[in-house]
Amino acid sequence: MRQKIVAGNWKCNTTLQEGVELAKAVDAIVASEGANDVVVVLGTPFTHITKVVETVNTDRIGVSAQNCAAEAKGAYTGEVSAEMVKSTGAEYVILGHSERREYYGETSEILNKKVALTLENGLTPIYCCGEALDIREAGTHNEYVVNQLEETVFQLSADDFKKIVIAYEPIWAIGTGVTASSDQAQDMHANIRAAITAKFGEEVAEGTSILYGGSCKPSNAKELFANKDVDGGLIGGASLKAEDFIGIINGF
Ligand code: 3PY
Repeated sequence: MRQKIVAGNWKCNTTLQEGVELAKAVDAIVASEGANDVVVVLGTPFTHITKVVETVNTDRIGVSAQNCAAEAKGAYTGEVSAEMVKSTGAEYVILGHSERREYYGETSEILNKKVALTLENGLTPIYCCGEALDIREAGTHNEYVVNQLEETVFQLSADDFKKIVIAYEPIWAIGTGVTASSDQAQDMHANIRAAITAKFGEEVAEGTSILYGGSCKPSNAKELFANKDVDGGLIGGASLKAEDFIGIINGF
């Protein structure tokens, strides 16, 4: 049975104090209202992880980093390794977000190293894929996204692939206020699931959670999550307000 997951991606937002308050607010609402069988994850800046892990009840809320180093340890000033992330009590790492690919030059080769280190340290990668607007307009988005997976997470063994979560984030819907329509999201998620079936078989494909990301908000979450291949969301801006984030969780 695949999991329903709603993961916040706070990006480079919130001070430590603001982040702790936000985590506290989300935790309090989840404690009182429940989360409809949804696995709730908070993707915080590195500096906040330890405090957020201490703040929330980690039986009901998972904590995620938004990146990790491509090397295990050593002379890499400013880097944070997967092992360090693990030692904080975090359980997830968001990898391959389009902002990291675009602004920090993350290639498939770099991402393969990060995915491997994340898995070696017992963390769950939330692996992002997605196409830019010109690719969508050219009509080659399905092949493009499958190729992103083939160059990276499709290189894993089936046993390792089973441990990851996929997030489809069309770049044209990130931070633009434009959301993929429910049909566009379902079509791409079905395309990804078909590619997983072809590569690893139906059982693995049926067990893989595929999240939608890109301007997902309380007003469109229900329609997006109603699709049979959309298993939740990776939420940017709307994860920075507890009520909006909970509103999205309630989309299930
Ligand atoms: C967004 O919703 O804008 C995101 O980038 C989520 O990762």
